[in-house]
Amino acid sequence: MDKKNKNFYITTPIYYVNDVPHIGHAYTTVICDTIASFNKWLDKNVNFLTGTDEHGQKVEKSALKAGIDPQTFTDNVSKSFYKLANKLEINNTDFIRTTENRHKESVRYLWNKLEDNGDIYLDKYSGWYSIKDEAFYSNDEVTENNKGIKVAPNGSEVEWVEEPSYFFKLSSWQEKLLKFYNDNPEFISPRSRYNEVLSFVNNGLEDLSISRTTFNWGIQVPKNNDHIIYVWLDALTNYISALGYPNKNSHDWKSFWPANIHVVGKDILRFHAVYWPAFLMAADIAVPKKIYAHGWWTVDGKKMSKSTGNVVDPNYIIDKYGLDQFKYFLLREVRFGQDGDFSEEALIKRVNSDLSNDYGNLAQRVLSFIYKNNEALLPSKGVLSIKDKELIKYMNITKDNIINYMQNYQITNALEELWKVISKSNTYIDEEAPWTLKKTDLKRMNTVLYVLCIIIKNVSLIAINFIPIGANKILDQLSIPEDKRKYRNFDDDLIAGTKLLKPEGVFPRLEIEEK
Ligand code: ME8
Repeated sequence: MDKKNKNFYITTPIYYVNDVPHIGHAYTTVICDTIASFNKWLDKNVNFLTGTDEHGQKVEKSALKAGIDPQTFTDNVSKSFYKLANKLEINNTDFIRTTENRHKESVRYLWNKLEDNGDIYLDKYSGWYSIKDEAFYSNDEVTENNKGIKVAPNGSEVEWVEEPSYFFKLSSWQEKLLKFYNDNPEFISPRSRYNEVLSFVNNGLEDLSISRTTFNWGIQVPKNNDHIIYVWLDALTNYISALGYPNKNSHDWKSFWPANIHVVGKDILRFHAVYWPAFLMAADIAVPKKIYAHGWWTVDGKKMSKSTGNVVDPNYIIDKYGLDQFKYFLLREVRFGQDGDFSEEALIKRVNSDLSNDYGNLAQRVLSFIYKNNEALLPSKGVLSIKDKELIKYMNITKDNIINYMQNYQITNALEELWKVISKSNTYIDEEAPWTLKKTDLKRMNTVLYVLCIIIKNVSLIAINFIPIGANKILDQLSIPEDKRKYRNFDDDLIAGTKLLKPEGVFPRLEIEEK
């Protein structure tokens, strides 16, 4: 691996501070943390960025409604996102806030660069704007809903706006964008989203309004303080301002740009896959390698919204069911990229079947058997049978497949693959029946237990990237030192005679509450 390829940069969207975080935000953050963790595990230098998007009309409106000045308001709400990151125990490198000076300077620099390169002009905007989406919509996109309200295609209310505005010459980037998508078919994932973007750009691009004059909460246009820079131009820049752009000597900027992946929800794909590369190309900056648009979570089949009263607080779910349990459910229940539905019942079912019955049970039955019958000492290897060797070989192939899946961001497939080896190992223990061997063939019993310990160790080495708390506990019980839990420790042998800790169930079964 050359030095540059050893570096890996991943980002979440920066979340609006208009409201408290919910499971949708937690989802993107957990996905990114898992990918970041896996790459660290593979010994890459990982930079993982998250943060909050604090400017714009939507945030200003929320602050006004709360009767608080926008800075105090954003300080408060940003804290709840920061706290959630802690609660999720994510290992982010940085947490950027768009109200920080380092970010504002970077945005102004980028603006000047776009202007110097001839991509910005002053005119007047008249058209539709959705404060909820912080997005402009064309006449063709706007319809009337059954209450007679003008709405965007996603149902967000729009209002008519007429004001002086700076424009970015997006139309002149259409051909270059199309060529770029064509040359880089992996730029947008999943494939269906790639096609969606391609067809949007193929239909023609209009110049983009990139400044507003009817509110104050934002970064002023460098040479014209009457204008506030469009919140999306401001927000997207976070991905480079956090690295120190435009400081050419910044270590992070040199090491981590272009990003390996921006993970976003499908709601904000257009901003990331069309506007962002166009801004970057226009400013002579390299374009990120991938935009991955994941699906949308509903709750009990309905869109989460304050008015429906079904907004799920991740803090509540974590306190009730556990962090690994929450994370595992998010990562496994829905194929990455597709939509999914959240319900506590589905979470309980998933946790009980995969974590308690399959993985937890495998570890518990093997470790407690050794604890009781082998004086808590790791058994010796002895002579491996063909079946033993096959299981170990299968584990190795599984590891390679999982690495391959994770390098292609197929998180759900990776977990499915890991669970296949868990299931095979549960069958193996039933067939080999160490409890019977105890009476007939102690040597063979030891070998079977040894093979199972190797599998449990290696399954857990991989699982620490997805469910770190439980997987690390199992590795503790196996007495694997903390500094021996990397990818490179996969082939480490176990040392016979090592004393094991008293095994304890790591994933207790969850009870379904009576309604
Ligand atoms: O769009 N299901 O911020 P935002 C899945 N500030 N993911 C969800 C979700 C749901 N129901 N709800 C939210 C913004 N998300 C901008 C981004 S980036 C330069 C600026 C996740 O607070 C998903 O990742 O509205 C979505 O894209 C993001 O939160 C939107 O967060």
